[in-house]
Amino acid sequence: MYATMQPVLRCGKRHLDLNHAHVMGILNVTPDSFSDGGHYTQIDTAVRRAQSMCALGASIIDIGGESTRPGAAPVSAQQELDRVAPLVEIISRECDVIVSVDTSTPAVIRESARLGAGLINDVRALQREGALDAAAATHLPVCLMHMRGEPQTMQDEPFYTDIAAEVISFWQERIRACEQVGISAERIVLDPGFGFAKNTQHNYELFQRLPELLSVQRPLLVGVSRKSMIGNVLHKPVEQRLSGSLALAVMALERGAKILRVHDVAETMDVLNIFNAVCSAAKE
Ligand code: YH5
Repeated sequence: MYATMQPVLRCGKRHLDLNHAHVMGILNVTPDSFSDGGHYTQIDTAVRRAQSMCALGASIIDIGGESTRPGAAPVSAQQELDRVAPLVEIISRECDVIVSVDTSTPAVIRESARLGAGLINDVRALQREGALDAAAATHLPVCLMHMRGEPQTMQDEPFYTDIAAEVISFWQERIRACEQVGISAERIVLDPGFGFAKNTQHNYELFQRLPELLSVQRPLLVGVSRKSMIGNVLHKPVEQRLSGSLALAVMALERGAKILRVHDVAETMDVLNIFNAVCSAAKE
């Protein structure tokens, strides 16, 4: 018997059809977020941006209130909650979209679920004190991302002997931890964590080896949009990394990724729609 993936991910009131790939639009609400320059700290502007990403075809909006840039100021749970909660509430009510919350904080996990979030996206893979129990109580799916250490120190000479094998064994340990608190494997999405505790060579090798990561039999989320791995090859600043991001989007889809976490929703939807047209084309 083959182990087959169930075709839908139940995300609270909404669901994600895993028979095809999806775009997750990034909504940063950190005042120091590099990409949005802090312009979207205003709730109204952020809601409009979410509505626009939704209209352009995003299936998921990922709301983040903590900057994971090395050197970024730490935020308290209350600050993070103040930034994220109003947006989770308004966007999940007003947009036909799954609201994802990019958080490691137990209080934010619990409150976001209560306000209508459909997915918990944690770059720390629920390793913070209390995060596993908080996520279990929401009954929502969780995205477990691979990282080593903390964002502050993760880029201090990362070393891997077999990066794909090491990402897989990290995921397997976190899947076991989830299962022990009642988060079943069917609720889990996995992410290799591009740019987190990996140098450029590591990121490209891991990207090339994405098909090996499918052996875990869970949907893969890939977040490479505008990241340094693109800048380091093209020698271009962050605002000139769209073509590089789209090139990686095509290759992630070909390697089996189910969710693309991106800043540029319109352009990535073009990529996804062309990819689907090729995939579904039959000889006449
Ligand atoms: C991710 O990969 N990333 S926050 C640096 C950049 C561009 C973008 C210098 N949260 C991920 O988006 N959650 C973040 O260029 C994430 N996967 C998941 N699941 C960092 C970010 C970024 C950083």
